[in-house]
Amino acid sequence: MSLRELRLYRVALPARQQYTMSNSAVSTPFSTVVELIDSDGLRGYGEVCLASPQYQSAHSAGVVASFELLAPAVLGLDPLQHSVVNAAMNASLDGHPEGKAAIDIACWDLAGKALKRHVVDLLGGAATDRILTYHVVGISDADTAAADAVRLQDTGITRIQLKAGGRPIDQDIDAIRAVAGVMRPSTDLAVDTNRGWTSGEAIRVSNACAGLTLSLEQPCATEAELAAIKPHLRHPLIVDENATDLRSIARQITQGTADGFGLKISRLGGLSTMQAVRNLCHSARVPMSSDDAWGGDIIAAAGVALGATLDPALSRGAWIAHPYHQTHYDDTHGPRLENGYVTLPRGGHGLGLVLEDGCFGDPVAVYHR
Ligand code: 0XW
Ligand code: MG
Repeated sequence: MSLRELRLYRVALPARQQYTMSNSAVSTPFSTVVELIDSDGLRGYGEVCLASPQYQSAHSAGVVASFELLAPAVLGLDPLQHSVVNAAMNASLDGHPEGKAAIDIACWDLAGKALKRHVVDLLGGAATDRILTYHVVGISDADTAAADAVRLQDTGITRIQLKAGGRPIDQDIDAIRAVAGVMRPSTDLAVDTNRGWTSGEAIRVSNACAGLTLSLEQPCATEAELAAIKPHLRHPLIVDENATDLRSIARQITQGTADGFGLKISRLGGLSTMQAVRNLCHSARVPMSSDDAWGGDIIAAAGVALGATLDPALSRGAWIAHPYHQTHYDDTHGPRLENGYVTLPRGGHGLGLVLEDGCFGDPVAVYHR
């Protein structure tokens, strides 16, 4: 089998509720869906969706443009040969992991359909079909954040990520203390500033919240800042935006900077690299999440598939965007929140989704072999 055609679709996934991070508010991200058609007529799907122009160093129009080089590089190749496909993409265009991720995911979906297996099995097999997830409490005043945290825990959520940063630091400290005060036993709180604090602010918050059980996710903007503040923190440090590739992840493990990772498939270039990172985190006993910044059922199914293969003791959860935009591509099998967990889609083979022809409208670009 070989790749014959690549089609691109653009899908709007507007936030249905206020979703604010330190550097941006998510309004209407546009998802890029990749459809790969092989010589046997099988169709594999991949997706990438940037949450906002500020969350990561990529622009959605640039993602679409990257396929001008990536599509010709992969058409004609065997989608089961993930290393060959990734090598061809890297030889055609340096960086740009987002478009590469969408193609890589589509190849894994195709491989599952060709082999009549689920992607989760090809990734090593599920430790569980009920995958832990976490839910975001956006930036808001202390009382509102605490009320959100209570409501979410009442629905079964056990992992909460509280957004912070981008405002006076005392307001962050008040919100952190209020949410920590309503967290229940066997729950977990991460405070994620998406690079929003200075080094001094991060140390100040950690000291002010010293007695509280929580972790600090990406408090500052750079790997150097995180390494510098790590010895002064009273809390575990989770690396997200600075986990840009296998080399940077290995470095932050060996240097002792990272006590865990918030990993995004699109930033790492796809499931092939995520599988390698999972193996590294397993061997180093470093917890990781398996998710992305935004997106629909396809990227959610990819994150949940990899998340299902994690050692449960090392899983920080698989986050999905569906609760925030309420849009499904597959109304029956699309991943959704159920009592604090996400169920692995097992509809069709591959990613486990059943996508109707034409469900994404007309393609915005088509590349032929
Ligand atoms: C919570 N997320 C997975 C979704 C947001 O877009 C950003 C990301 C994070 O952890 O920062
Ligand atoms: Mg994060």
